[in-house]
Formats: sequence, C-alpha cells, structure tokens
Amino acid sequence: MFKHTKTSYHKKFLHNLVFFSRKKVIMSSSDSQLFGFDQSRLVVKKISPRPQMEGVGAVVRRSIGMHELKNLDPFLMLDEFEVIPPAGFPEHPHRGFETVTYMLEGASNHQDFAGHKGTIRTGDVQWMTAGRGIVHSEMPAGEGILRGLQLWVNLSSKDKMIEPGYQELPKESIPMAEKDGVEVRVIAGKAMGVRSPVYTRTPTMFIDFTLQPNTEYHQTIPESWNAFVYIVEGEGYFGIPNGKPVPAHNLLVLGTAGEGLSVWNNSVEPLRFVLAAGEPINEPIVQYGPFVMNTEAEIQQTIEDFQYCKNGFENARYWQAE
Ligand SMILES: [Mn+2]
Repeated sequence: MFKHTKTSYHKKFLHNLVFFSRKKVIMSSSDSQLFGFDQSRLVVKKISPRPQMEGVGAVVRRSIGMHELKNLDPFLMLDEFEVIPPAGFPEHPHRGFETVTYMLEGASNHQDFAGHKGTIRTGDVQWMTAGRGIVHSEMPAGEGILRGLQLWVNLSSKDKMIEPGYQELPKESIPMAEKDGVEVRVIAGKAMGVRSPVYTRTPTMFIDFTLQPNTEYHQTIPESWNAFVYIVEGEGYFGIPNGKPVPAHNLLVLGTAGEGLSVWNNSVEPLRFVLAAGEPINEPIVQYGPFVMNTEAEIQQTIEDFQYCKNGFENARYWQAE
C-alpha cells in the first residue's frame, strides 16, 4: 500500500520508536526531508462530535467543550457549524475570552451592541476579543447554507476585562503559501515562511492546510503548546503514516512530545484540515455558558453585570439586532 519512501519511513519510525533515546538521531539530508523533524507529535485522543442543535435552528458539531474534552487550555470550545436560513445565532453575550470565526462556506452578518457590524464570507476570518463584554448576533447573510468553524480562545486573568475589539481578515489578506501540492492559509502564527498579521493576546497558531493526494507535510509546533487537528475534508494520517486514515469531522488532540506534526495524504482526494496550537494559560476555568472567568464569584458578578447592564454591558439595555 505504501510507496517505497513511505515504507522506509515507516521502518525508520518503528525503529526510532523502539530504540528511542534522548540522543538525537543523525539523519542524512534525504532523511530529514522525509521526516521534517526527528519526532512528530502523536495523536492522544480522537473526538467524533455528533451534530447537535444550537442557537436557533443551527446545527453544530462540538468537539472541544463537551464532557469528553471540556477544554484544551487555552482552547475552550470548537464548533463546526452549519446554518440554513432563517436559522442562526441571535443576540447573545460573551465575556472573558476571544471567539475566532472561520467561514468555510456562505456569508454571515454580525452586529454588536456597540454599533460594530459587518459580513464575513467564505475564507474570511473574524477574531473577536469579547474582553469585559460583548452582546452580538451572528446570522446568515444570504439564502444559502452557512458553514464554518468557531474556536473560543481563553484570555488570561489579566486580559479578561480588557476592552472588546475585532481583527477582521478578508480571505485576500490571509497569508497563503503553496509548495509541492501543499497549500497553507495562515490565520494565526507562521507556516511555510509566511506569517499572519493577527495579534494573539494568548499566543496561538491557527493554520488551514490542504494536501493534494500523495503528499505529506511536517509543521513545527512551539514546544509545550497544546495542539489539535480538525479535519474539514478528505482523510489523512496524522503523527504516523499508517494505521487507519482519519476522515472529516473528527478532532485529534496531539500529545506534547515531538517537534511538530507530520501529515500524510495517501488518498485520491484532497485533505483539508486546520491545525491549532496555543500556549496554555494554566489558570482555573469557571464557565457559565458564554461567560468564562477564573472564579465562581467572578461568574456571579458577570451574571449580575449582564442582568443590570453594567461594567461593560451598558449598551445591552436598549440594543436590539436589526
Ligand atoms: Mn457569539
């Protein structure tokens, strides 16, 4: 099943696994091309989220943020959403973290209680810092289906109550690179020599990869950062080039040992996935729906602030989405 190169890689990998030592393996240049690095991070957990109802009539596959994987510090939630108008996510609040919306298909109108509004379309990214408080709506802009990913990135205690803000990246301004059948779109962080302009208060990497059939790629990931893969389309091998390929709509948590991630697409269709990694915050997490703080008392305070429209929720008193 594997081509010659894959077989020799496989043998070598097993060899390294069995005879693993702290000593660095000395490799020839062809080996290093094959490997990318000495050791790939391995998959330690696979989540296959079931579609569930969320918002008003929207369907989401939630992989991070469910009992099987409550969070993956600094990530609090990952949804793959599918919305058919008139369904959507009407007015709702957030506090204490950031929401990253990556549109895979269709267009979404968003507006918030401070007068900020806009449309994000296929390939666009909205990196929203809720900080001390935002109330907004996220609704389909057209007639067609809406598909995308929403990732929640936690903020450290010192950043939880900062002023809310937006970083919006239309598709054209997301750095892209392509080499040997592998295409990257760098939403946050750096890959294939290109860097995203997005400022991540919580150091984060978020990259969209497309691997054509019979290609492989080796992406480095900063040491000690937690990382995951979410497969959007096709199927691939992650961490090791054998076993069973993992198909779309699965989330893979990567272990922390290893320099990065090795991926192989041995199928006849393109493989598309996102790789996200973040520096753990290592603080207590107390979550009450869309409010994420460090203590119960802060959550009680947040509920009160929202209820009485104060401490950042002032505009909630009269605002209603159009
Ligand atoms: Mn929201």
